[in-house]
Amino acid sequence: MHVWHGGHAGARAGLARRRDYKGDMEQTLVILKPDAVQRGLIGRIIARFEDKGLRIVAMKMMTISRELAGKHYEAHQGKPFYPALMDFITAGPVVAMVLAGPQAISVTRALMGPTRGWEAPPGTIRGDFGVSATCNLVHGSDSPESARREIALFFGPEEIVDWEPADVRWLGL
Ligand code: RTP
Ligand code: MG
Repeated sequence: MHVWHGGHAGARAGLARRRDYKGDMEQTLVILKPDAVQRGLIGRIIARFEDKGLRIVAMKMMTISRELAGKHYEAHQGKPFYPALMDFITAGPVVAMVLAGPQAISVTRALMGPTRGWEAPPGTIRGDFGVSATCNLVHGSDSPESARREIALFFGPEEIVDWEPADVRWLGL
């Protein structure tokens, strides 16, 4: 039986770094919404993204102004839920972050689950932590174009940190 161990031979042994995905790393904007902060769920939600292997490359706590909220959710202007959405997203502090990884946009959306908590399946963030359509805990960009636009709304280029996790080989990165 081959036993994995350290020592003089073990130091260089092991898995070679070999990417198994096509295309570039994606970046996506994630917001832990005011309900997630107020309910003390910041750590548990971030843990889901970290556990999956997504990399946090920017993060800050902030309160979203009505002006920024309007830009961020401009596609929803005029919809029936828009006024409630504006009140909700500006009602208290949020945690904004940029996550990076292969297919990070769709991976993040899958971890979040569908918009309405009562429809979101168990195992997703929205499925496990809420039953509301408005207070649904987390935002994630829905396309590469949205991600680029939204990241630029929340972060300057100097706030995005280029770093590499120590276990890249074991993440297939
Ligand atoms: P998000 O943009 O926040 O990641 O959410 P999403 O893509 O899943 O949903 P979207 O259709 O973009 O809606 C944006 C946010 O508006 C609130 N909403 N309320 N009461 C309602 O029927 C309703 N529908 C949407 C939610 O906070 C939703 O995340
Ligand atoms: Mg959306």
